[in-house]
Amino acid sequence: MRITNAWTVVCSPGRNFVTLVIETDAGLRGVGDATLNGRELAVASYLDDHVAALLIGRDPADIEDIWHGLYKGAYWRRGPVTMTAIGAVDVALWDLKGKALETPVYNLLGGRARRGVTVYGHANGATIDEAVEAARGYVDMGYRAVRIQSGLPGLEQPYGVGRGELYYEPAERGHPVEEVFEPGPYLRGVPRLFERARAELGWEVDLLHDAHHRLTPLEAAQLGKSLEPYRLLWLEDPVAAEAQESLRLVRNHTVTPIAIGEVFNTIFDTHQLIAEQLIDYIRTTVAHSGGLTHLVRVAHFAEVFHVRTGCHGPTDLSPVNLAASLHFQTAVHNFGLQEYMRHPDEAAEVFDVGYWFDDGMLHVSDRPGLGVELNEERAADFPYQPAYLPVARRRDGTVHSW
Ligand code: CS2
Ligand code: MG
Repeated sequence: MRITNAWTVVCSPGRNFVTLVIETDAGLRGVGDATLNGRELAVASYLDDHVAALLIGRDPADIEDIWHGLYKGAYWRRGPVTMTAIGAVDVALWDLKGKALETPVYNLLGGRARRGVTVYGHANGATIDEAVEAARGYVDMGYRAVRIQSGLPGLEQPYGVGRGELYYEPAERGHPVEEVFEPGPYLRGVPRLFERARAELGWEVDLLHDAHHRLTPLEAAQLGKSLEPYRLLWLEDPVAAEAQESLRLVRNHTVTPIAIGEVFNTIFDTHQLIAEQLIDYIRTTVAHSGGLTHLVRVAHFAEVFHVRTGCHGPTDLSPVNLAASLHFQTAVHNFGLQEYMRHPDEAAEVFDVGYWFDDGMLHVSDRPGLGVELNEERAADFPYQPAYLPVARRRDGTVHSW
């Protein structure tokens, strides 16, 4: 089999998605998610203008060789645009291989290691009351794990409270929205949120929280410590992702489990955190870190150090990425937990998915390949809409990590 064509489809069914399609002379098509929120067209151009020509004529079965050809052959390494483009090619090739061999992708990754993939939902609210109420809604739907984010006294625009029910959409069309962040009200408020959540929801449900890279190491240590009584499953991104050694300080002061990785692109971004056992969950995204080929390496490396997987899976990645994550999480031994935000309704008109939710888990379909089909004609009805993620500032106007 040979690759005859490769192109991206950029569409906006409720939000922007970039999908790579790879076509072969056998008439098979594979798809990969190339969405990078707020920078979508950079990846589309990387693929259409630089990568597509390199794929034509190649045997799509040679996934490992094509991966290294794109990674090492570009000379310029790593970074979100490059690694998202490589990830899209990689996932599309796994999809094609599954279709060619008439088997689901998880079978190619080692086979089924579990019944289903336990997921966490996103409970948000403008106030603690609203957020805990939303969390109860998830428990009633059968979720066993819920992430909770809320507005807090003195902090009206927290990260994680945005548009959407059963999902959280931060990107806005037009100019970036500005939000205010102050560590004082945040550090005082979050323990109150989880005190309330435990009082209302009990101890059976796993609870999570995302600090979204906003704290200094000492603030992160304080937060982890003050959340210990509420036994979180994980505290996510407590400090800026670049500051890896600062996790030692956090780790020395708290036993609240830590999850990091959604802005990482390669195993080289993760290996210090994993090898020093500074984290408990590695949250690298399939789409943003070189696809399944590379993520399997990360997972195997992590297994040696008792670190489990927790793939990033927000609505700003398409159902193609979610399906790829589910195949990965179904097959990998050291699975931890999978993020699950539901997509806007319009997305279902463009992406026909085989996976389904039941009993707190997502289940991969047994369709060959990834089990997701892109309807290109319908995609054309939802043209791309430029949108940006928000920007955070301190009260005095200083730009802060969003
Ligand atoms: C988040 C994301 O899902 C998460 O844990 O941190 O919502 C993140 O903010 C977005 O993916 C940014 O596009
Ligand atoms: Mg996050």
